[in-house]
Amino acid sequence: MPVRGGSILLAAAVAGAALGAGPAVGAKHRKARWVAIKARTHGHTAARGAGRPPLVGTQPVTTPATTTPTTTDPTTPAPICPTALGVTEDEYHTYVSRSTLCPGSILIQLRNTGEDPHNLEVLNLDTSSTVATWDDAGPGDVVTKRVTLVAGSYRLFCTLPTHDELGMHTVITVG
Ligand SMILES: [Cu+2]
Repeated sequence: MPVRGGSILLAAAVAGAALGAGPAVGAKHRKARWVAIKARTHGHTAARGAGRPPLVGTQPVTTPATTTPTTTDPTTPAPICPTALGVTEDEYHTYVSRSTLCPGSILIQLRNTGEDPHNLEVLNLDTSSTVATWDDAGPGDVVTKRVTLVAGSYRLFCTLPTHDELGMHTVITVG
């Protein structure tokens, strides 16, 4: 079998080279020499090399332990989710402190900065249902209510006659 014979010859040659470079040889003769040894030696050549340092490449390969990082990405900002809304009314405008909110319990504060009474209604445009109403608030009044808003679009407006048509309305988005 050519493969097996080649392996034996190679092993014998390597062992012979190691012996040739051993301490028995003088310093000027340390250059590795390849010694041709016949296949008849079989396993004996390897035994003669026992006790010597292992050949290069025979050290066990160790892989470094891998760990999964547990830190969060510092560049990922926390989601902005406001839960309060300011509504300011005057003649004849309706201003909101923000036009988008997250669904949930929202604190809505109506402030009348005008000279006439105004009120407020919050209408869910997706369901055409009224979510909350504020009674007429006098000039300078501040009235706060907590309202639960689901995702959707909402129209905020004053229900006093002609006030909506005159401009007292706005739309916010929840979601
Ligand atoms: Cu009004």
